Amino acid sequence: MLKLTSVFGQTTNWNELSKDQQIALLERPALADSSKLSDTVATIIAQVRSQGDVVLKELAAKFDKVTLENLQVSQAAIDNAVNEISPEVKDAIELAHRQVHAFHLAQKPKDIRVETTPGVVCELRSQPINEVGLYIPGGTAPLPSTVIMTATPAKIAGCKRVIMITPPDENGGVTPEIRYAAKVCGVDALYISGGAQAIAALAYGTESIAPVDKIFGPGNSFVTEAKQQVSQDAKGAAIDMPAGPSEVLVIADKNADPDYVAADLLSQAEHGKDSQVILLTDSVEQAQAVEAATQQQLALLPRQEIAAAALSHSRIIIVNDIAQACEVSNMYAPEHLIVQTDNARQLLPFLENAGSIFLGAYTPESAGDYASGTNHVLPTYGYTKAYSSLNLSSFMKQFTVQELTQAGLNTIGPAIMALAKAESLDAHKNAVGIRLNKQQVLDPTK
Ligand code: HSO
Ligand code: ZN
Repeated sequence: MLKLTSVFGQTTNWNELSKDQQIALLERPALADSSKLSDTVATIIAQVRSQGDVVLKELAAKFDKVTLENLQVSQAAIDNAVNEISPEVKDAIELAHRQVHAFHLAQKPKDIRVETTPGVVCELRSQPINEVGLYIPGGTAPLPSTVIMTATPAKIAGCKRVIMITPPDENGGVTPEIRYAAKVCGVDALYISGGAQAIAALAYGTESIAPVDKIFGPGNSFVTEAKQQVSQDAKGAAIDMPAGPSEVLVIADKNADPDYVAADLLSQAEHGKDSQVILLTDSVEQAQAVEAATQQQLALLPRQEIAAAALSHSRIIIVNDIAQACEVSNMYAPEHLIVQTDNARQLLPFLENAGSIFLGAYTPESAGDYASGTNHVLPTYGYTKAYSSLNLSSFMKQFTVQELTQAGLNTIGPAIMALAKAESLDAHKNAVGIRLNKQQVLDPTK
């Protein structure tokens, strides 16, 4: 059937596998040794907490091989970024910002007010989270698009302080694309530091960086581990979501264009060696065509080494029909789900777990990564079964308000007292009883 020299780690017929084999096939690549990672990160966090800025500078020298005079990027450097980028990139950043702004502005929540019974009013209201910190990865490819995806909703939500932190480039600065994106989005301050130390600085503060309430943005395993640790400490900070390596799953039928499918799989594979890409198809011919197209396109990619490593633990899975593809996709719960089938939209009701769904031949993942308007910060590693994609409400918190009139308390008071009694919580019962009794004293007819 398929060539033995497949670039995909595995090509398998789903229905020839046992239940256990099916589960194993959908397993993500294991994460790095976590106990060592967690000790290393805990040590870095403790150092930043006790010594502040000096540790950020020391670790920049050690890991990033740069000397940092200032941890904060100057306003002049932010203002000058526009002169250091091409007009095409400038326009693209502005277009992407407008698109993301339009989609997230429409997500503004409406407060809810319900009179559950006459005289008993319940409300659900939203408030922005006051101070937020955005981590923007550096590494093999600095991502100005992630600035747009995190800063734009933060500003729309009305967060009072929106700061950004990113690892130094090889000169100890920040690339002009990231500086310009920060400027367009209205970020309040931009700091230079990467890895676990940057997360510790956001959570606990240093001399230069005041702490924030919630931390957003993707990062490597050190960043992810640090986010987990600070989010478990009441004195730390909340985080957007748990994370793992990036992934895409494509559902393709026989009519999908294999060149498009291969291009989409590779666009995710080039993110990192630990990325995973999966093709589900009900057509053996399609599987073969995608294999061939992937080999062809891979050979031309500058990041082919990274993409090839990702493909080596990726899979092509042959299913009976597209309905079964939806079931398998729901089991895997991908970060990105691309549907390239006839009438792709008709599958939507059957797709339960995905961070972002891309429908039809003309909707590559790249559209959502950059400029359609949806957010590209999404749960990975199976977390889409229970976590939401980044959206405006991620930068807000909901709380309730209630107000009862005397008549309202009279109506529900006896039920409250009965429940309090059933729970043996007399003080609760009294808080109602004392009010009802006083009314009877004041109004002998009651
Ligand atoms: N696909 C990434 C986002 C991204 N792609 C940024 C390009 N730049 C999220 O999984
Ligand atoms: Zn991407």
